[in-house]
Amino acid sequence: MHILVVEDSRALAAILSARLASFGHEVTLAENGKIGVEKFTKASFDLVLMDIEMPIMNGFEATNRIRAYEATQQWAWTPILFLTASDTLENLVTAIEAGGDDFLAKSVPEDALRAKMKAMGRIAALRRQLSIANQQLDELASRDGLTGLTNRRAMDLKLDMAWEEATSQGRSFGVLMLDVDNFKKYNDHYGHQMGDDCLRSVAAAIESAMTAARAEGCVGKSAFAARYGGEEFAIVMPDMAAPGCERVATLILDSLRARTIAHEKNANYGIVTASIGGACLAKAEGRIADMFRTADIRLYRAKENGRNQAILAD
Ligand code: GH3
Ligand code: MG
Ligand code: MG
Ligand code: MG
Repeated sequence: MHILVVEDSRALAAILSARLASFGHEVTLAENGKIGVEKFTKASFDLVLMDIEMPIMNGFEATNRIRAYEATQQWAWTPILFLTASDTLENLVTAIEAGGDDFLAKSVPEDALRAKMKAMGRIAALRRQLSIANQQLDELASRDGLTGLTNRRAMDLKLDMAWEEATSQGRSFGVLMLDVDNFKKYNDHYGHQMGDDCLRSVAAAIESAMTAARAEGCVGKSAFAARYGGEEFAIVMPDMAAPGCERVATLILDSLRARTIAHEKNANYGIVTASIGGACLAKAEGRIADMFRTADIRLYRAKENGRNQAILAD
């Protein structure tokens, strides 16, 4: 474990850290509560051993601050054991009330310390597993099951944040709405299963176009593609002026055409194509819903105009 020992007595800190190191733990020392909190927020610890009486900031105050800091993080709860002069019931109650998890008498025999650290080590290992599992769950919950793109729910969340940032700083913003052409006919002709494969392929075409656009430097890191619903996709591009939007739309349509997925019922083309409607603002303002409405109207015009094209302006 990586253990933070917050203790003002140099002698005790030295003994404790030598013992903990001999059990195989990595120890970081802090000589008062203030330094303890600072070190806590700068690295990742599995356990904190916290003295109570210390100059500048005592252990209770430091614990309060650590808990307040953890409240701003996801799934953060690092066990804190108070170092007390004696192991009395009163000390236990005080320790727990102060946001600690247990206490450890400074005079704890070596074997008892080793055993306690072993138990704490198990908790730390479980916490690490839990944290990884939670990250994986978060990741899964934000992906569309069919295409692997950002799903609608996650898109709405990311979009709100990106729009808030763009409007508050008056930055540029672009959105594209993409809709697969004559997809109902594709399903009717080739079957739903192949329809699903086709949607995966469309998503992959969008992704590879986005990768190419990033390599060209015309979209930023925060741009993302999402499955908007059914056979419709949205591409959200913060910090994106009109020429960049045009370029991304062209790359996407080219990337999809290059796949030459047979679609006999897609009149005039014979392969799977898509139409795009887009909206770009040099200075983001108003409501994001209006941008999507504009993009949607242009998408409809692209369809009317013969499909397999992008319209990004009136
Ligand atoms: P347009 O060119 O005007 O967009 O015509 P369209 O046929 O693509 O549009 P329409 O909205 O009539 O049909 C969309 C079809 O997409 C209907 C629906 O069955 C199909 N679809 C939606 N989601 C899925 C999916 O997840 N898998 C499959 N296979 N089909 C889907
Ligand atoms: Mg002290
Ligand atoms: Mg549609
Ligand atoms: Mg369609």
